[in-house]
Amino acid sequence: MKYEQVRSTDPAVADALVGERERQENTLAMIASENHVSEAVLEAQSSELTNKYAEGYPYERYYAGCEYADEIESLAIERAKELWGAEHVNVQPHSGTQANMGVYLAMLEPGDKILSLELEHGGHLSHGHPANFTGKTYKVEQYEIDPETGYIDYDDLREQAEAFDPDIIVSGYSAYPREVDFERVQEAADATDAYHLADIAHITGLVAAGVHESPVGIADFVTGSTHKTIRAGRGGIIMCDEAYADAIDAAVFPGAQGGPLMHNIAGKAVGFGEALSPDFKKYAQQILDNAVALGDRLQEHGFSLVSGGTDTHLVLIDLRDSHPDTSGTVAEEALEEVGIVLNKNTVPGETRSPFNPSGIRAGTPALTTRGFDEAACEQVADIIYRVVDNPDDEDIKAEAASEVDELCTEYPLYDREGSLVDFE
Ligand code: DSN
Repeated sequence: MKYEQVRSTDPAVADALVGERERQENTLAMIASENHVSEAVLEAQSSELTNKYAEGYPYERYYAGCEYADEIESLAIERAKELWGAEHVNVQPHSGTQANMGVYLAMLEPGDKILSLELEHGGHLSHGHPANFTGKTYKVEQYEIDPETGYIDYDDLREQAEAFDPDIIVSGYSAYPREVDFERVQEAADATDAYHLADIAHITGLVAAGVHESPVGIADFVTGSTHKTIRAGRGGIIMCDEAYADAIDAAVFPGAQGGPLMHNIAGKAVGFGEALSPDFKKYAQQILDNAVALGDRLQEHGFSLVSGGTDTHLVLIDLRDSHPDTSGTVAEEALEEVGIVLNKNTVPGETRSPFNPSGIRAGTPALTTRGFDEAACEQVADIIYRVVDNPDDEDIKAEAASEVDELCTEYPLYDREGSLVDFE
């Protein structure tokens, strides 16, 4: 039985850990940034490396006893280089935001200018939001999604860049369902002599598998998180050319962080190793096929999708056309009641507020890990439709909840012994 040690000393925490395990098993994780890592990644991440301080980088540490930390961090770096084809990789950022911080610290001075996508339009807090350190430290201007098409207008982006003259342009998003044209963003960066940071947090796995264009070799810096579509240990990563290696490494440590989270780096190494297998390409393609099937079926039910569909792992539903009186919050809560866990989300041209926005975002990485195919995702779309269409109807929600239960049983997370099922 899992968590027996914790239970013997701390039943309250053990109860919550078991509760979380059961919650993940018995609900459908459709938050686009979430996934289920393998048993091997979980084991590595909970290893004794949590005890180890290893300030510095492999074979150049400030503490003794780092021989295994060196080996593991080197494996994570080498595997990442092979997965994404980068010249230099830093696997120490504690998160995607810390990875972005590393790039800004390395290349910008306070007061320098960032051009990035508006959060409400699918950007990220760490791209310059006023409540984030980026918004407080740098001068930020933001571009928007074309409200008519739902796509980035790269001509507008370039015009805006020429007028603003940024020091860095950020591409890569957290709620943009379409393939990013990194070359076009790079053209804007070249035209204004700005750096280009491509934050591929959401699509690291899709890029590694070659089912989404890669910014490596185009953008100056590529950052990401390592626990989303790539399904490795939790944290962040920075990739760049060798020319920037020293500046980036110094910005991460000692610039922004102290000791690296070596247990998470072990989880990164194991997850990257898994992603190098040919099966991972099939998994990544299935994520996309599932998202398209989910989106198509939602549209058949009358939902409006931002941009009219998806090329990635997520769909962004704008409820205003089909359900003008139902906010994203109401939809999120009704869906959670039946076991579908996704998030309310702002949509381009938002007319409500970030706390009670007009959209919901749904992703397929975690469902695909459980083995969902297109037909199962269409069934999920049918359930979403019935619940969002009738958020207060207890009979419909009860029926939906039992359908979700059946799906969870048909696509289990754990085998009879309680181990996670093998992922392809
Ligand atoms: N919170 C993540 C997301 O859901 O997109 C990004 O950091």
